[in-house]
Amino acid sequence: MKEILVTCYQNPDLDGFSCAIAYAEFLNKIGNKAKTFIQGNPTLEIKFLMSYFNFNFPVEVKNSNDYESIALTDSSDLNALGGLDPKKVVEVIDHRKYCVKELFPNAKFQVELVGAAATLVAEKFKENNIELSHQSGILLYGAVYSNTLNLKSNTTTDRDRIIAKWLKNKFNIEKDLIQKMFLAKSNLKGELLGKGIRNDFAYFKETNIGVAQLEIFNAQELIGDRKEEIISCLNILRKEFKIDLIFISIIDLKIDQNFFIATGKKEKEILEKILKIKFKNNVAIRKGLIMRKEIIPLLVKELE
Ligand SMILES: [Mn+2]
Repeated sequence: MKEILVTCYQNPDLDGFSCAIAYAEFLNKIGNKAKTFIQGNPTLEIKFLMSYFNFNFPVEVKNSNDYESIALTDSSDLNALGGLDPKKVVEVIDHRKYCVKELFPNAKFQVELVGAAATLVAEKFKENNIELSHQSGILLYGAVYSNTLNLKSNTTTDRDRIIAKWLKNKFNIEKDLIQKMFLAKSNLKGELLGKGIRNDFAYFKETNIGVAQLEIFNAQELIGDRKEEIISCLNILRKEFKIDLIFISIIDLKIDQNFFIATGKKEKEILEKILKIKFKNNVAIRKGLIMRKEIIPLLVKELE
């Protein structure tokens, strides 16, 4: 039987990571052979959950090119493959609006606009009555909360709320777990700041836009203390990728606001227009939560 490689994107966030692990488990439990393939560095949230519960990271895949079939979770992007052949992709599970199906000519698609791809994967266990392991359950639960900003983002649906509750009851998950996880990812001491920005940086080749994103408890303090470092980090990324438009969106999970930092005239003008914000000393504040995946379509439309 051909083994299926289940992967997301390089430097995965918790949503991609949990899906790649749990979906491989699902495929194995319904009679396939599947293996999780993780590329790059996991985020602080992942590291927190893995060490808090003493979970084991998936066994390293030595020759990913040996695999004939790939399942792609939480992604429908070519960049995600890190050199793997898009023709080998047999299945895509994603929750992004902009999914170009032509990129994966041999894949079947499940693209549904829920808050987290983890919701789609967890639902498969629930609906098919397949036993879910504790590790996958915890990771999917964390991913639903992380991807929906504590179930508060505009992208949150009832399906996310229902599956989060189902997971919570099933594994008797402690009340403070999500708080602890968010605190862990808010720790950007020293060089963790630069790493954190780089880890959750998205570059969109077609439009030549780069958007960094942080989701933390203490955005205001961080900007007060370390704005210049953040700006120099953006400048390095701008040079490295030769980017036209670059900015960072810092979400404050405590006060439910976005802080934007941008230095270029072009970035500021366009963000002010589409988000109805005002930059002062390279920083702008927007009340309410807005995620990168919501901002990108607005930006693309404005640039057309
Ligand atoms: Mn996701």
